[in-house]
Amino acid sequence: MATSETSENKAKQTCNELEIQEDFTTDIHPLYSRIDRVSETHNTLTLNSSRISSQLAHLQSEHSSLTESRKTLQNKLDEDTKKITSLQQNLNTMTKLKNDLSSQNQNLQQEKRKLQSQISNLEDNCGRCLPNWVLMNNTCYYFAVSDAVLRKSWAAGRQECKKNGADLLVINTKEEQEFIVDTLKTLRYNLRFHYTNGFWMGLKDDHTEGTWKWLNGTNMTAGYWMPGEPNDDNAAEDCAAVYPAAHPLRAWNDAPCSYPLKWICEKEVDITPHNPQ
Ligand code: MAN
Ligand code: CA
Repeated sequence: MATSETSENKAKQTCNELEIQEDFTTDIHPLYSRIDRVSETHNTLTLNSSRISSQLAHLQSEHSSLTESRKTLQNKLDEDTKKITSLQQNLNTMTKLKNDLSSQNQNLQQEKRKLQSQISNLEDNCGRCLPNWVLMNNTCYYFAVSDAVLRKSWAAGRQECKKNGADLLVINTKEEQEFIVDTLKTLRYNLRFHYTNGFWMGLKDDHTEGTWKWLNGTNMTAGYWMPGEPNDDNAAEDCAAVYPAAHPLRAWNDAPCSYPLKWICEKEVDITPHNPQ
């Protein structure tokens, strides 16, 4: 029993010793462990710091290279903007030049047309008649054939002739009658007969019905009426018109003086052409 007690005590003692030992270790071990952890953390931080430093260096280098690129691009942009402005100015100048040339061209075209008409007038009648007038036996004639010329009453047509120092047509001979109708046809006024396609002449019977008088006061002797004319339709036709009729000697009709028709003017040549000897 005593042995067993002794060994029990020994065991207790060992146990206490162990406890003491254990107490010792529990005091020292955490310190080491913390030192380890701190060191480990320090390592990690050092590693991170060097990584961050290298990243920072990389980013700084990228940043400066991008700044450089930006500068270059900005310069390029400035240059291009300058070029665009200068090109825009050139374009404006060119556009203005083009418009000027085009308007000059129009003026020249108009001048050319005028000169051409003067040339053809000189070739046709040595300048003795106005442009677009036709010369025949020392007389200039105007045929209002153009579509741009509106039909007018006998009196208004006569006014147009007077504006050019002329008067309505007076036909004195058979040849003149043929010339007038042939010219009307040549001027492509060869329309089918309709009283609206007539041309006023200086011939009326408004003073005495049935007595036709020319503007120069002479009585009409030879008349070149269409068959059935003059008929004084509705007792209202006192003015005579000539038509581009198939038969040149059957080409007149009497119509109301107020009706709108075309007209023919006539004017003696008043300029003696200069004949160099
Ligand atoms: C017909 C005929 C002509 C007359 C015209 C205009 O064409 O009767 O004689 O002049 O109409 O009224
Ligand atoms: Ca008639």
